[in-house]
Amino acid sequence: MKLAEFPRYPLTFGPSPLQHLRRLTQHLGGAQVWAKREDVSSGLAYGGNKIRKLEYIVPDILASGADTLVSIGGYQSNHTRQVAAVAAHLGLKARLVQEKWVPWDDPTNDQVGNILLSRMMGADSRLDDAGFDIGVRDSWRNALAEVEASGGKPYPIPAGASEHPLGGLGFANWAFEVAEQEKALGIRFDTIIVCTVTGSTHAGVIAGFAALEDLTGVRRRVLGIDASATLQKTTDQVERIARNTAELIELGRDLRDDEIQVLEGWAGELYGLPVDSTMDAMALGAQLEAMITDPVYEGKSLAGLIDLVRSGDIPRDSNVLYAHLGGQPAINAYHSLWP
Ligand code: 5PA
Repeated sequence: MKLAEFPRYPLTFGPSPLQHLRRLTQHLGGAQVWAKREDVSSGLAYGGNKIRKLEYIVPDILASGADTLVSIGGYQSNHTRQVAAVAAHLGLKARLVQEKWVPWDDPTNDQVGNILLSRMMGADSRLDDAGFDIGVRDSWRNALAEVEASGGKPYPIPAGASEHPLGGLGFANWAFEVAEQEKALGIRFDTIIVCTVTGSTHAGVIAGFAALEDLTGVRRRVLGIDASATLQKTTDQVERIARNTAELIELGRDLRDDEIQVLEGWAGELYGLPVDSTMDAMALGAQLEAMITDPVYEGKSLAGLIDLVRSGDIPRDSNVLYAHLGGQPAINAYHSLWP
């Protein structure tokens, strides 16, 4: 099926806004820097990248007759908060497994921010001691079995909605949305920067721009910035999901190696913990643009963008597009970073 033929259940206000980051551009003294803002594109509990993925999954949820969405993430998972939001919006229940993905011992870590919002929206959010892993977990399988045992009908949504067969479609469509916005603005983005962890955001963007390249002949650099600190796992997952998504939308060719690039260097040692470059990037975004990013994901990909622009790896005559994928509610759990 072509991408436009897949059913999509609208959960956003429309195309996410594009913003020219003028002061950041001037400060860096290189390429023109723009952002596409998934963090302000939905009214569902502050939005974020999972909302766009879920637009393509909701038709399947509704067709399945399920009454409970079952998903998994860290204590401060943005993904599980967005699953809780979509459940509330659809009048369904949500059962969330929140694992201790980050060794961050702030006493509010399992109480404020994302987890607070999920609980407010009525989700059954339960903590689990397991550490970070983007793969399929027993705790999630157990939660599915529990819902069934208690007479419910669960609908499984894996971590980040990434391993879901339709998980890459939302961001494949993002690429087409960018192309429409470019026409309206009379600009072309030659470089795209996107944070990557469970992989389907980046993978979808890859598949979408590959399809556009075949239609228009325009080649772009799509750069995933790893924030998992488990580079090989994330790279494998991005590759697999990009190829699956490409096949699903009938790309009709294999992806080239240069289309799948996951860059390391900004994740630090551990998922979820900021390093100096993250802190500097968050400060620059906030102080030059009032663009708020978080220490887990977007601060890391912004750090990647900043270094690549400063070093000239992204040349001065480029227009670079930063995918802002949301994530701000987590900053409450990181308040001690700004004493
Ligand atoms: C997340 C993911 P992918 O998981 O699709 O690679 O997206 C990375 C990403 N930015 C980027 C933000 C703000 C994100 O929330 N978050 C996960 C979560 O549980 O919240 C799936 C890990």
